[in-house]
Amino acid sequence: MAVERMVTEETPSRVLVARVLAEAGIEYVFGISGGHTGRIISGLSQYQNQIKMMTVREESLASVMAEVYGRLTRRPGVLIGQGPWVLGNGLLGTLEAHLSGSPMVLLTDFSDGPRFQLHAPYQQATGDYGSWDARRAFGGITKQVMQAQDPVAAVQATQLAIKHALAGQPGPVVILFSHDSLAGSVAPDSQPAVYPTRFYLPPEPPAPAPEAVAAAAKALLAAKRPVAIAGGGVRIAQAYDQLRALAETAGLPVATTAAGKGCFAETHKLALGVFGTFGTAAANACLGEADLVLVVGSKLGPTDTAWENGKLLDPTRQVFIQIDVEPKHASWNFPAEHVLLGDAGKALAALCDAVKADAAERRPEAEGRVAAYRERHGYFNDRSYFADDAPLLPQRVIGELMRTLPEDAIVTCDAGENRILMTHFYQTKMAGGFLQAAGSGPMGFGIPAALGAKLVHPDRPVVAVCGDGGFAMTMNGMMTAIEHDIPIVAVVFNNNALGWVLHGGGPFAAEFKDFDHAAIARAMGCRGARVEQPEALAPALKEALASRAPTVIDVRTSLKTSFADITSPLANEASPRRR
Ligand SMILES: Cc1ncc(C[n+]2csc(CCOP(=O)(O)OP(=O)(O)O)c2C)c(N)n1
Ligand SMILES: [Mg+2]
Repeated sequence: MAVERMVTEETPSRVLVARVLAEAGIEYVFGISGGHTGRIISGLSQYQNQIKMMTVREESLASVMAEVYGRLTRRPGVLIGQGPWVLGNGLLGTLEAHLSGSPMVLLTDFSDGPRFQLHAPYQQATGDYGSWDARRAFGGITKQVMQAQDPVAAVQATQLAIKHALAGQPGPVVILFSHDSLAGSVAPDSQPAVYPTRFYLPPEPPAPAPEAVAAAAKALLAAKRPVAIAGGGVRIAQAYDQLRALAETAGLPVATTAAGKGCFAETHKLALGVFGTFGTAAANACLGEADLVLVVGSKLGPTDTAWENGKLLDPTRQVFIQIDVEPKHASWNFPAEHVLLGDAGKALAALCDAVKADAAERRPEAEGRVAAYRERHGYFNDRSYFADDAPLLPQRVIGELMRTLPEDAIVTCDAGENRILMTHFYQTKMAGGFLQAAGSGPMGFGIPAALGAKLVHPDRPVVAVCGDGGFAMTMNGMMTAIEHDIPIVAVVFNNNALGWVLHGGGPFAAEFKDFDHAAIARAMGCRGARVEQPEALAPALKEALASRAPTVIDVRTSLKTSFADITSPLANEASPRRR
């Protein structure tokens, strides 16, 4: 049957933009109305049974909620708002999506004054004299900038932005709508015509070439000490099960990057935890002695790989197999002898099929290898998890989180020393339970990330772990939690300081006054508890989870542990800053 047209009666473009989102299966739009985007929001009001408009208190929160929605669902997270504020405030999530490959669509505007474009109306972003230039500004932080100058283009741009956000390496795509594009309508006989959105949704990424899979499987079976590295791409592809199946079948110890933490349960007998700069000693030792490295969905950035220290990763003595959806990412920082291009889930499943007949004894051997490294170097068994200092040692807070949170809990991280310590010390129990902004590391990420994750997984407990600095940046997210009934728990490492800065360069310009964040939360209508003694934390966490109400637990923490304490000597040795 021939393709039908999208429009059967003259329809306002603002309604059609909303219809495109509904046709693409998008469930949420995050943001704040402004400029011409109010018209799209009025269009969305007609689709309330399919799409929920999540109004937030500041665009940065919406951007992070959209980014996290994108990274967890394989559908673009949608951020809406006025050009200047989506650019500036919305940078938090947009930049993370750009650097980490999460699909996102930004619906924003030129804030133009039609017919007055050359006279520089207030806020205008067309790039004309006296205006600011949205195309150039967004160009540096997105995968693609689209502009819509008329109603037909408004519809087409929305369809194509969804497609471009998902095609190949996912990322953020921005649409700049002009006034006229949203103020008019599209007729059934429009020229160019518009067609239903299903034709613009990209097909699933392909499976890798069978010959490449066969050659990689042969190399894998020939290896004596292979190790897998899982990056954030495993999460974007939602390939947790396929990763576990291959690891168990082929006998692969699994280390992750910081972005990949949470893609493989660190309680699994084949898990090594995070490797590299802030990784576990067990992961670094095992990886350093590997004869083959299977890299899945990772760019292997130097900040992850202890600055490419050859004692950890070295293609002159290790065979690299690299799985990536983006050809530019394979053989980027390290040359790979085997490249499997395509969807991570399909590639892992194909490799699994190819090795399974000949892999009989490999799993017990690999588990034994992991156990030996854990025995020699320790593995999530530091005595500091039980330290009874008051204020609390950060490791004690992390220990209580590990002991108290249920297996299916999702933890989101903020920035700062607390994130680095969580990366190193927190042991994940189930794939899909840990999220951090490893691409850009913005303060203020934890709370909106938790809000986004809770919308995707309403049945799982979601806990944001923040520093006092990061919490203050997006604490208005707790107002959103109340307004939209999103029961997240925020745990604040309250050390009255920018701990990361203080341990890097001393206390000057790094100290804060003491605030009672629990009291601030109570004033917003949340539950709030202040914890000063270590034994009070577990009961406070349990009550928070049982209450199913937005809660802030403000924990007084010490500055006794520094990121330097857990930085791998391999990273210090190879760091360009030391040379
Ligand atoms: C938005 C933003 N501003 C500044 C930074 C630089 N920065 C990284 S960590 C950090 C300190 C964070 O302090 P806090 O949130 O209290 O966490 P702590 O290090 O004390 O655990 C700063 C200023 C950043 N990553 N993001
Ligand atoms: Mg702090």
